[in-house]
Amino acid sequence: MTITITAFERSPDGGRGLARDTRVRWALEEAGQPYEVRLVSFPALKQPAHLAVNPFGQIPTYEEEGLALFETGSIVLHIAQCHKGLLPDDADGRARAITWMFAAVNTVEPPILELQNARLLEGDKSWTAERLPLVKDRCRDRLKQLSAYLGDREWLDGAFSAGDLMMASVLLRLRSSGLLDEYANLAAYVARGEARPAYKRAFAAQLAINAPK
Ligand code: GTB
Repeated sequence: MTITITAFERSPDGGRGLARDTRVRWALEEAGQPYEVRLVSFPALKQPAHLAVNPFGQIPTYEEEGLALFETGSIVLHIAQCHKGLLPDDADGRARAITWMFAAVNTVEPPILELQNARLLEGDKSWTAERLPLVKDRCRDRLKQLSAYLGDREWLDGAFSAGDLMMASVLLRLRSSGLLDEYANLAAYVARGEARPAYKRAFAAQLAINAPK
């Protein structure tokens, strides 16, 4: 059984691990599953061959035998359900870990995306300077709540899980804004995620594609 994922042929971040294939690679590394990568150009994302796998024309996708998936939350959950290492064995613990996965993509990631769009896509608009503080405060609202919950816990709910993988992946995109460092326990939490050998392998693999040749 060969697992094939897609990633940018050339990631706009130059391989700093910000594109979403990194979280899928991380999950596969945590699960000890080898995988192949099909690199896709931006124009090819919108061509029928790729749209057949992801109707929204985005990376990453996941293919394995007859199964084709898109959406990182779904892909990571699938990996976690099929292999050991990313979800607790008990049903309640699994449900809580999955809850944290949803919280990451549904509750914490949206204001972070809004900030990213405001900075990268709307940075040249006349109203951005006025809007940016509002968008940053929306991020802070979520970070404050998450920071209060996390307290001095190592991970969100007991041992490291797919919930932490998704949450750390979402949070690390905030680093360049400086907001993550306003919450010392969240910055340390993300650093713990990045220190995991599986994350390091995932990061190195995507960097190798994007490093200047
Ligand atoms: N909800 C989907 C998921 O979780 O899988 C979102 C997938 C998604 O946004 N994919 C982006 C994509 O394919 C790449 S990750 N975009 C191309 C398009 O829509 O045409 C987003 C991303 C891209 C680049 C950087 N960067 O360079 O810093 C960071 C994040």
